Amino acid sequence: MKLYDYVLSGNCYKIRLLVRFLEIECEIVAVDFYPGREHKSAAFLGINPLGQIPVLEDDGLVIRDAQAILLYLANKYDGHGRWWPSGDPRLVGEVTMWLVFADRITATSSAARMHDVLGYDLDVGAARAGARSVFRVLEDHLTDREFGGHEWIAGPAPTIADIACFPYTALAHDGGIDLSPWPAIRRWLRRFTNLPGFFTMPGIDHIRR
Ligand SMILES: N[C@@H](CCC(=O)N[C@@H](CS)C(=O)NCC(=O)O)C(=O)O
Repeated sequence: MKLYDYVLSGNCYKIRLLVRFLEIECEIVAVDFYPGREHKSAAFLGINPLGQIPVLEDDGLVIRDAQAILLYLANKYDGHGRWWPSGDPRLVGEVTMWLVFADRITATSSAARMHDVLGYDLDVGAARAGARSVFRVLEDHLTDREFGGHEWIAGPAPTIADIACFPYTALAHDGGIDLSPWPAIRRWLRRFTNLPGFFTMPGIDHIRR
């Protein structure tokens, strides 16, 4: 199994996290995302015509999109159904809803970070405003969950929904977004960093301090 990866990509980090949590083997293929723009090369477009990472190759299967890869890996390798509780229709619906939501965090918080860190030419004000409205929704949800005695996005234990929402929430400050108005989010981020097997990536060490 091979992951096309970039060390500063939060989307790739989601996959590396699940690989570690599931204790499976995966070869990491480094893509020169910046400054090389290898993800836009003819060779890479042959692997993912969308010109994006992450991409996973397993047994001749090629899958793009972090959330799709999380679902694939959890379905194939999570024998206990811990990270993807597939036997419970209600939880399946909830986890899937937050997997889709994770892409909104990418579209807003990650976009602001791409502007600030890699110099992408985009409307950073709109990206930050979008991120703040997305984090408001996450904050309200996590607050409600805490009132109900729950620590994670869906169900009694962390799932791939938590993995999918974690990186670009934790990296928000790299895009100039302050997380101090969102205490339930900050508590959830800290809980996530305490999961067995958790490891960090550049830009998120501040959460543990
Ligand atoms: N929906 C995709 C988004 C992937 C994505 O935005 N990847 C970034 C790197 S973290 C990328 O390749 N950006 C280049 C581009 O979109 O042109 C996913 O969740 O994997």
